[in-house]
Amino acid sequence: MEKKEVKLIGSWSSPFAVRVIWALKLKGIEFEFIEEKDLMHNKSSLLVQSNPVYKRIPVLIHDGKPICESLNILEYIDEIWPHNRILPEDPYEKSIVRFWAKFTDEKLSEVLKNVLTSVGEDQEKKVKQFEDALNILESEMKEKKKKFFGGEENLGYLDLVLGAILWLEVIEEISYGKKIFDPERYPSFNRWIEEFKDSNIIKENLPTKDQISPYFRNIRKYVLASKTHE
Ligand SMILES: N[C@@H](CCC(=O)N[C@@H](CS)C(=O)NCC(=O)O)C(=O)O
Repeated sequence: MEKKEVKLIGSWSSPFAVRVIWALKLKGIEFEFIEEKDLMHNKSSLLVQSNPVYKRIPVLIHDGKPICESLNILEYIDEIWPHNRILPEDPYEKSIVRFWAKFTDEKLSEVLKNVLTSVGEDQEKKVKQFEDALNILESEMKEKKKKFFGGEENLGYLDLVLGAILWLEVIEEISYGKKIFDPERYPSFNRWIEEFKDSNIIKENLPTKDQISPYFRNIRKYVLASKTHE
């Protein structure tokens, strides 16, 4: 296939953007990373033009054409560069990982944002919702036959999506002040986290706390301030 230009608008603070970086790295695709510097107050015109509906990162730009929404981008990447497959080829297996990826984003990644931007009783409710999702995912982790959802050695689509859990530590620290994820309560999930963090592509492309914290601190400050003015 003729080589086409690949660009990614993203930020190291975003689990949705970093999962796309991981997928491109797993496939060995060269790309230009365009850091979105001020998502809160000053979105770039490239982002707004490329994702006019949601104006959110990540956006993959392939040969000038924008592709939005991280799960959609992961599927696109797997179709365009079919080596080192991240999605199963079997339609049933594929539907199962898509199901769990949607569950993860709706019940884990989005709820994590709600924990970040709430306080008191309201926050406790969000934490409880998050724990409910963790319990369900713990059962899935227990049932999994291989080390990763992609296979014994390979990371797959669902592994990359579940990687959002790595952002929890910063969120616990910034907004909750205590641990939500107790490794003893979720032993299978915890084993997966350790192995996932230890796999080469993830280890080499993991944002530091300093890359994540300022953005999340800002979101918390901004959302809490706007709630007190409601
Ligand atoms: N469902 C989206 C979520 C992306 C998302 O929430 N991106 C955040 C950064 S973590 C963003 O761009 N926020 C800016 C905004 O919502 O205005 C995806 O999977 O791509």
